[in-house]
Amino acid sequence: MSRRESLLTLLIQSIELREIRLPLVHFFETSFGRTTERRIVLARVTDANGAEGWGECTAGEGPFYSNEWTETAWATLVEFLAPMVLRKEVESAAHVFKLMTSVRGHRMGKATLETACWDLEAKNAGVPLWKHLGGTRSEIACGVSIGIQDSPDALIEKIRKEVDAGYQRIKIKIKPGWDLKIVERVRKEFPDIRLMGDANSAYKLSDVPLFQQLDQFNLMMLEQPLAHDDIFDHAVLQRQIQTPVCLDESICSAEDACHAIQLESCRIINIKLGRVGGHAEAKRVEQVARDNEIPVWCGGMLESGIGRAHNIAMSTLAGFTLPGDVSASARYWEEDIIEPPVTVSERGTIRVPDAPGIGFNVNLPRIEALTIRKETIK
Ligand code: OSB
Ligand code: MG
Repeated sequence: MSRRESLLTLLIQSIELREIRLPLVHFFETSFGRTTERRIVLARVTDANGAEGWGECTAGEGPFYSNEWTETAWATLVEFLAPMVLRKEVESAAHVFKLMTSVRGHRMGKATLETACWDLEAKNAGVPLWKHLGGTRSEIACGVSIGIQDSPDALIEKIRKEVDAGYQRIKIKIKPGWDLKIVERVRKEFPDIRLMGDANSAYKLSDVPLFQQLDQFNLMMLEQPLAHDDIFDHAVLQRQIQTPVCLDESICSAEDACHAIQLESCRIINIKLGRVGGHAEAKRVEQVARDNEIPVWCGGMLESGIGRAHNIAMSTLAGFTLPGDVSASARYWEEDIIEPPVTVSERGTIRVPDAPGIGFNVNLPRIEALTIRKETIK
């Protein structure tokens, strides 16, 4: 195929999948458990001209945040998703998600390939991914997500470090037994910071009195307090508390966002590329939210540099008006798989790169060294 044709359509000739293992600098604990080492699936898609794009799967090491995890993502990608994308000519990367509609769910698996296609397409067009997506800002605002620690003192110390580094918002994980007292303590130490809590679905509607007590601590928002697949009970809760509810797990599509907004289940939405199935669906969620004046922000899934670069690009869309969970590579990794690593200014911002595609160089020798399995679908 000629160069000109390849710019008009998207046609993937080869898909390389890898699993890499990457130990975290510090364990990350949520209401569903502790992670010390990531098992990350990466995709490299190539077209007939040898142009390539990279995507990262955000599935975790077990089916806890989502029903997807590393092994199901791998198997579903190899057996079903990669063959659906391979050698299927589509108008553009925006149409790749639709190639996989016959597979139900598995949005993280789908996003792995879909985001890689966007990177490739932007590189072929010679433009940075953020511009290709329709982004409107060249700098993004950053917050951090701080996991459950071994002691309240350890948490305070971690928060102090991140506040001193300049991060614009602190999110702490909460769960029953690590909630009211912890938030009270944090507020005492840091009366003025932008603070929020993420429960990862650890509570029930019968906990409304607890959330009413949390109201006094002026949290920016309370993320996913109730069931991962609920939007009804969240609406009942939101009516009884002042703190804005932010949905994470419950929003897997633009339709979900539309329903949650109509039900008034939340006042803020966290968008994650993997959870919704890639850039095209993330753009749809952002559009629905923006049309309804619901602010959104970019969530994180302990991504390596490739997923992080995609998150940075997505965060430039107009509706991303709140600081996201997109922070510096060094908070997670001894050495990232991209160059340069993601760094954050002392004002808590990331400068969006202007090189074509994701805008960071993929460190192939490092990826090679970390790879524990590899499969090429041709
Ligand atoms: O709920 O936002 C979440 C990490 C893994 C799974 C779920 C979540 C998170 C985070 C970490 O909060 C965000 C990050 O720093 O990448
Ligand atoms: Mg969350």
